[in-house]
Parts: sequence; structure tokens; C-alpha cells
Amino acid sequence: MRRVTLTQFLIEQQRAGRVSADLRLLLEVVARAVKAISVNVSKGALAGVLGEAGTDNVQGEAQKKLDVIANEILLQANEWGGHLAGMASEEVETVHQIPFDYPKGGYLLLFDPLDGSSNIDINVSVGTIFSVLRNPEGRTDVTEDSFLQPGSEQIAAGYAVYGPSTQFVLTVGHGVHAFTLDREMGSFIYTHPFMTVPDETSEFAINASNARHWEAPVKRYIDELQQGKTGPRGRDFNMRWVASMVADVHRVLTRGGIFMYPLDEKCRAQGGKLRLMYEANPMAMLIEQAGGAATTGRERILDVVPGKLHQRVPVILGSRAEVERVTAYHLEG
Ligand code: P6P
Repeated sequence: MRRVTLTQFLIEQQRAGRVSADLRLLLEVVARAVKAISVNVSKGALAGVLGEAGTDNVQGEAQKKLDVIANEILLQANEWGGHLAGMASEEVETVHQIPFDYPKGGYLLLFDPLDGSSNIDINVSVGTIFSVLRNPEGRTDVTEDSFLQPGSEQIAAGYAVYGPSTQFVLTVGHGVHAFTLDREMGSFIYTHPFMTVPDETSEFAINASNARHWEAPVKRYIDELQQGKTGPRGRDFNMRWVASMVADVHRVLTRGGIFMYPLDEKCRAQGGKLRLMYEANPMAMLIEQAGGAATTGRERILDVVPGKLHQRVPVILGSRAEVERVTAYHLEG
């Protein structure tokens, strides 16, 4: 079968009027950057890139060497192209301005350069998550406020998952499409057109060690799943928890499931565990584009109006029937 590359896919999307020339350039540049990250991740100990960087990020979390490397790769790859007005990264407290000697464009790029990096040293899948917004009309000086748009304003979102194979998963608002990296050619090959999340599932993902902190609707939902065919759900369920959001969401996109990092007493003060702008929003866009649902338990994630760049939010996403059930339990109170 003739192999379609990401470049050909994007040119055809541009020809169909679904992406602009600048957005196509942006996505090509991000794809090239994640190839460089994939090379670093796959070298692991051989490249001396494992372990701590000796610094903390804006979240107060100890940075891994690869967190810093991935962040630098994405910033440097995207500065010169003239497609961006500014960038925001999980690893950087403030907005990253485009250097004055480079042209600016109309898009804002947000990313978590290496999500799940606590899994690096144990050789478990990690990923890069990104989100694309338009720079608000007429703004030349990009500030944090420029980024504070609800997830429904995203014009593109995606992630790379660095697993047994490196895959690039993308939506520009017309379905979810995945590409697998051919390392010999150095190109992403179109392998998964129109990924869809089955409405029903028998697989759930949650960090069960937090059970004592959960709110009543979550306790009720998980308890029913664990009762299996002897309980109200009348069938057995399976549990998975990789502790790498990209790996867990990729499984949901690939075979269905529900992924949950709900509000609990432990993370209530922060508003949740996962970050809204560059984790929850891009994943919610992908899941909805694949026919699934994504809520905080109380509202659609893509409707949340951000107040801060690095704010956190509860996340319940995946197979629509299950997300709607959990959300209904929350709204029953
Ligand atoms: P916990 C990774 O640090 C991350 O941000 C997500 O990728 C992942 O889903 C979650 O945190 C894991 O959290 O509390 O299970 O370690």
C-alpha cells in the first residue's frame, strides 16, 4: 500500500482549506521537534540524559534532564518560523516571547514538553502534548492573558507518544489522525486515520491509591466498577494506570476506556492534578474529535474559562457513556 507521510497529509489538509500555510508549517515544525525528542528519549542511559536536572520547574517539581532537553528543542524549533506570536510551556513560568529579530505570526503554541517524565528512568512510555490557539486579534505584545482562552478555541491539538514505536497523534478539527515514525526514513507515516473512542468500555484508569481522598460520586462510580458482574453494572471491568497521561489517553483513543484524575481532598487546594492549558485541553479536544467526552466531573473541559496559565483541573475523559455516567453522579450531588 502506498505510504502517506505527515507532510503529504498536511498539504492535502491545506488544499482542502482545513489548515493555513502557517498552521501547516507550525505542525511540521512540531513534528520535527518531537522526532528530535524521540531520538533523545530512546537513547536513555546511552546519552547520559537520564536522572534529575538539579532544577525545579514552575510547578515546584524536580526537572529531569530530558524535561529540560525537550523544552529547549521545542522552543528553539519554533522561534524562527514566523508562524507564532508566543509560546507557553509547563517548564517555564512566564510566556516565552519570540526573539525580536524573528518575525511573528498569528498562532500561540502551548506544550508539556515531556509528560510523565517520572517514568523516564524506568523506561516506560512518556510523551509530548501540544495545543494551538490563535493570538487574539490585533495583539502584538503577547501576554499571559493572550493564552487564557477556553479549550473550545483551540484550532489544533496533539501529542507524541514515545513508546515501543513513536506515534504522532493530531487533530485540526476534522477527526483524529495518527502517524508512526519510520526511523530509517525519519518520516511520520499515516497509519491510523479517523481514530474513534468506542462509546462503551470495560476498562478504567485511575490512581486507586487516592481512593480515601475521592469525592462521593467518584467512590460510588469506582465501587460499582469493582463489583463487576455481581454489582449494578452487571459486567466485569479491567483497570490500567501507567501514570503517564499520554500513554493512558493513547490507550483510550486506541481501544476505548475512561481516564480519571478527579478532584480529591489531596489536590483540591490546587484545583486538580493535571494542567488545563497544555494537558487537559488538548487531550479533551482529541477525545471529543474521536467521539468521546471530557469533563471536570461538573462541566465540559473545553468550556472552562482559564484564570491562570498553569492552572490545574480535574479530568474525566474517554468513552462517552462512562464519562456521562460519572458526570451525572457528580451533578446528582
Ligand atoms: P500520579 C505525570 O506526572 C502526570 O502529570 C500525568 O502524566 C499522569 O497521568 C499523572 O501525573 C500521574 O499522577 O499521582 O499517579 O503520579
